[in-house]
Amino acid sequence: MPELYKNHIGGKWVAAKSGKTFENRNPANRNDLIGLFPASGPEDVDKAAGAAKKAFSKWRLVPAPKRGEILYRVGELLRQRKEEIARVMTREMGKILKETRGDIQEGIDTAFYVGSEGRRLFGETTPSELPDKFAMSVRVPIGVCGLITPWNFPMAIPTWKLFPALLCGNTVVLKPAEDTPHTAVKLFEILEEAGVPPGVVNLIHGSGEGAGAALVRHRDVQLVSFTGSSAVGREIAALCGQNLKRVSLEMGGKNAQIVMEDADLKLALDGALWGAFGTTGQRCTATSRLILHQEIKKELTEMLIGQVEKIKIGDGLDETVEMGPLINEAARQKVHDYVQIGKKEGARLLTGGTIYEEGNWIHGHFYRPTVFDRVTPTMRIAQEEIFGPVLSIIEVKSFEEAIEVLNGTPYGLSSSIYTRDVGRTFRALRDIEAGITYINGPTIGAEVHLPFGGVKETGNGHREAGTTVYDIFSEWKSVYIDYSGKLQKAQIDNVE
Ligand code: UN1
Repeated sequence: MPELYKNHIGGKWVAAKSGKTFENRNPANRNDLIGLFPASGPEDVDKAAGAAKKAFSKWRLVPAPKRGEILYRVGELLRQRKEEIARVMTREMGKILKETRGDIQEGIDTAFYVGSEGRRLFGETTPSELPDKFAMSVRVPIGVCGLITPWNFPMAIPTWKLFPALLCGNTVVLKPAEDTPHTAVKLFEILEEAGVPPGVVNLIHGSGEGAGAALVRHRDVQLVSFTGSSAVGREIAALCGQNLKRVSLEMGGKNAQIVMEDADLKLALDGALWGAFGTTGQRCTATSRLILHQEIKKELTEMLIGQVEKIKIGDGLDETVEMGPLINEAARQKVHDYVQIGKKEGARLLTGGTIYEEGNWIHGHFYRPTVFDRVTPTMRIAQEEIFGPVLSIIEVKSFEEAIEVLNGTPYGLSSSIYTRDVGRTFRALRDIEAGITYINGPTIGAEVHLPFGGVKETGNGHREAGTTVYDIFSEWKSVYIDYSGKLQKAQIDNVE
C-alpha cells in the first residue's frame, strides 16, 4: 500500500473532505510511487482559510521578535534534517542532490535572515509640521495570505513567502505544486515541531483548478503570492483585481548571458553550463540565451559543445550524476516541441534535441542537453520560456547590439555579462532591463538577503527576499499623536 499523506489544517493532519487523492511519482522513474496526497477542493480551502482567520486574531499580537525566534527554531530543525529532506526532494522532483541540498540551504538562510528581522521591522519617525504633535509610520499585518508555489524550488520558494508572511504577523494557507507535495509535508512537520501555533500555517494539497483557484477566490484571503507561469499569473491577477486583493506575482524569464570578446572564456563557459543546464534548465533564472560577440563565438561554441556532451544524465540520487530528468511528461513534451519549432525556424541544432531513454532511464522524463546555433533574436525559441535544458546561441557584432538583443523579450528577470571592461560593466548595469544582473557570473545564484524579482512581464513590481519582501507582507499605517490639547489643522494652521 502506498503511503497516504494529508493536509494540515488548524494544527491537525486531515484528509480531503471528498476522500480523493492524487499520486506523486518519481520523475526519474515513474514506477516509483512516493505516495498519495489529498486532492483538495473548495471545501478544504474554506476550512483552511477559516482556521487561518481564527488564528490571526492572536498571532498578530505576538511580538515580532518572538515570531522571529520561532523562525530560528525552524531554521535549526531544517539544518538538522537537511540531508533527509534533500533526498525526499530529489526523489519527487528530480534535481541532483547537490542542488536539493542548496534548495534547503536557501530555506535555512531565509529562516535566520527573516527571523532576525523580528528585532528590526523598522518604521519611520519624522517631525510633525505642527507643534506638540508626534508622527510615525508602522508596519501592520494584512491578514490571511494565500501562497501558491512551484515545484522547481519546493523548499526555497515556500520559505521566501511563508517566513516573511509569518514574521509580519499574518497567517497563511500554502498550496504547493502538485508535483512536490512531499517536501511541503516535511516543512510543515518542522513548523509544527518548532512551535508555530495551530492555524497560523495551513497546508492544502491539490491542483491549481481544484484547490489553487478556490484559495485565490476565498473571501477571507486578503493577499495572494504566486510564483509560476505567466499564463496562470495573469489569471490570478485578474481574479484578485476584481476583489481588490493584494497580489504579488513572480513569473517567467528568458534570461541571457552576454559574452564579450574581452571575456575570460573559461569562466564564461563554466557560467553558461551552470546557468543553462543546472536544475535541467528548470529555473526561472536559467540561462536560455547565450549572446556571443562574433570574435569569440566560434571558440566558445566549440568549448561549450565539448562540455555539454559530457554531462552525465540520470537519477539525481546518484552523486555522480550532473543532470536529472524533467519534472513530468508534459514538460518533456513541451521541450521537445520547442526543439521542433527551433528547427523549423531555421536554427541549427548543434547537440541534443532528443529524448534520453538509455539503460535504466526508460521510465523517467529525461532529455538530452540541447544547444541551438544561428538563432535570431525574434525566433520563438529566443522569445518564449521553454523551462528545460535548451540553450540558444545568438551572435552579435557589438556591445550595443548585445544589450539590445538581451532586452528584446517581454521578460526581465535575470541577466549576465562577461567582460573585463569597467566602462562596459557600468553601461550594462545601467542599460540592461532586468531585476537581477550578474557581472562575470551566471544568471543563477540569487542570495536571500537581496531583492528577487523582475521587470516587465516577469512580475507585477514586487520583490521577494531582501528588505523589500516586507512591503509585500505588511501594510503601512501612519500614526499622528497630538499632545497640544487643542485642535490643530495640518496644511491650514501652519501658515508662513
Ligand atoms: C527560481 O528560479 O525559481 O538564483 C528561483 C537562483 C536561486 C533561486 C531561483 N537562488 O537560481
